[in-house]
Amino acid sequence: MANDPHRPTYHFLPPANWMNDPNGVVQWKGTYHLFYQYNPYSPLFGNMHWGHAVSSDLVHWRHLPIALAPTPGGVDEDGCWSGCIVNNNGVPTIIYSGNRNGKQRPCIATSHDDLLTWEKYTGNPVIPAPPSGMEIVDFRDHCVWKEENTWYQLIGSGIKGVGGTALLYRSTDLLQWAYMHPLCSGEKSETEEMWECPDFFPLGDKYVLVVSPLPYGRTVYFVGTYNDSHFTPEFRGTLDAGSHFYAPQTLRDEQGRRILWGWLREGRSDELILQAGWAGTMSLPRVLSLLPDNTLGMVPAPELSSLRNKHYHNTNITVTETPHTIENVQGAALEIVALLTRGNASAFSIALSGPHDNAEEISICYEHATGQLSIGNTPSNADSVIHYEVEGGPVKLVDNERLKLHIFIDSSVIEVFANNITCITERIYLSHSNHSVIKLFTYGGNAKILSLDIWEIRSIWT
Ligand code: DQQ
Repeated sequence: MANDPHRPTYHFLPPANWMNDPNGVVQWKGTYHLFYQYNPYSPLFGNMHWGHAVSSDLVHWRHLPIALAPTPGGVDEDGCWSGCIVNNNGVPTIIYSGNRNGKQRPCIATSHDDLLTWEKYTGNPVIPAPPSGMEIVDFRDHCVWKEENTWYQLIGSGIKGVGGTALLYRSTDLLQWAYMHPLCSGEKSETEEMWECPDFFPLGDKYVLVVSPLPYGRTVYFVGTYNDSHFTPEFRGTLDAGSHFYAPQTLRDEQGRRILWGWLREGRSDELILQAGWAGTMSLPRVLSLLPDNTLGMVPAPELSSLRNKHYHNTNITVTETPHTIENVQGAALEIVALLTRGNASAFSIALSGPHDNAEEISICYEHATGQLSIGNTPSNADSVIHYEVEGGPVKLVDNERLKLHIFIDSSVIEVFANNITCITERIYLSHSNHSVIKLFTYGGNAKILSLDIWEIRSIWT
């Protein structure tokens, strides 16, 4: 796998096989813990376990033994599905969805060795059935927090024919739960009929609810006020405008930062996945903030700059329709920061391509009129450019406001942060992975690059 041109080297992923949702993310006694949905037997979905890794810097990870495995004959015999971790008076406690016969129910496990091994509560499931009186689509995934002496739990769900919802429960001991009401519900036509992986947290002077609508939509977030166990959404946005980002989870770290990881699913066939022997990777850790207009600010964790290796720096480049080419950049793992003003161009593009004889390229294009950022790739036959049109958070420039594109390329992963607001994540599988040529060009006019920094990025595993 080390020679696989599509396998990332600085995005977290397990040693092999299938990974999906981040689970139980927490900083415990200074150490960051990342658990994740994991199939130890195959690069395809199934046999869900909780994989486990730790980090002291959010960047370099050490794999630990599997934390949760299905118990034959138990309520989770068909999979330990997604969940979260809370600190219950010093006892790390997992709340997860035990899957059996296609039904998921909330289960509890506790650790007495600082999250290394886990014992399941003998009384699982702690909630035997979804609330009555509603035709529930599904019932899984957990976000748990404490207010004074009461625990609250959100469970992902959906009301048939109506829309996705996040159901609120309360408890005094994490074992006995009482249903309260939906914390938030959506319209099927806008945010689908089932909400997976709810995450609810304070940010600035508001609260944020993040959900992942099923069938596989794009992760959405609501910003609003939360009082007396009632949430009033004031704004809804798309958390990542790409088509491969899903089921994020956040932690509040000991510095008080809200840090998010999302699952970057594959964009290729099962047979190619079986050949590769692995599937799924985590996004980079993103630090969230609440912007004045109630949208989410997202920036890559600053710790990532410790991976920067060889550096190329350029300033004051006038970009025209004739490509300005930067050559001799080496490798599949790059970070690019471009700061530009639009000039009179209608659009601006950065294209990364391999050795000259290969027409394949990845292009990131900003179109001024619509404020849309798009990621596309030109297959080697170059007869059609597949552009992922993005919908999330158009990046509007006011007059000549600067556009900052912060681009991370890591083999088949591309994450683009624009103006610290919009983020697009895509998976693109070129036949090569050595992006040695970078072309900058415009459509319909000139633009000015005030500064362009390119770094070759080290692996997180060496
Ligand atoms: N993945 C988990 C579920 C969750 C889904 C199973 C979201 O708990 O709803 O691996 O990707």
